[in-house]
Amino acid sequence: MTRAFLSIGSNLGGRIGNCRRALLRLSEFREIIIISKSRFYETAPWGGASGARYINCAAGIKTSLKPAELLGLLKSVEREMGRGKNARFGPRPIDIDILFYGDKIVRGRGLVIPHPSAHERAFVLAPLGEIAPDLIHPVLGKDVRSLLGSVKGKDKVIGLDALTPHSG
Ligand code: PH2
Ligand code: MG
Ligand code: MG
Repeated sequence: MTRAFLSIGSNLGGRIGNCRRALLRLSEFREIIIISKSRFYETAPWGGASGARYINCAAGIKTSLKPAELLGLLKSVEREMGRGKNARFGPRPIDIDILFYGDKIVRGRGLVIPHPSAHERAFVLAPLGEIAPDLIHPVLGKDVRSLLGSVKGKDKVIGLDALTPHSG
């Protein structure tokens, strides 16, 4: 089993419900055990034209799947939840990205781990910092706490305290 971290986001439809449903669906696979979940955060859209705000959270899992197999499973859950082929940064009911997979570095055509933008996205680092502040980025050699300390846009990432994934 390898410990991995996922980023989950939604900016279309019932955003919190979509993120919750993705976590629930992932927990149903015997190859995945969810070991930690961050709160939900409302975040300003990053990098694209679409103005719709996102809900984001992060989850720590243990998995028996190899990186490419995990990616395949995440894509199948995205499809199941109505994610079609849309523009790169277009609105989406659900997006599930692999941030880290152990301390493995993967540079494939369809899969790069650590996620190539993780260290520059406050909407990734704020939730991740809640569940894994000491996690070391295997390429940059810095922990999540310090990456979060120097990232821009933290003020546009708002934790939703009353609406954690734990509250049912
Ligand atoms: N995902 C994107 C593009 N921009 N912005 C926020 N705030 N949250 C996201 O999850 C997000 C984004 C592409 O995957
Ligand atoms: Mg993404
Ligand atoms: Mg994605």
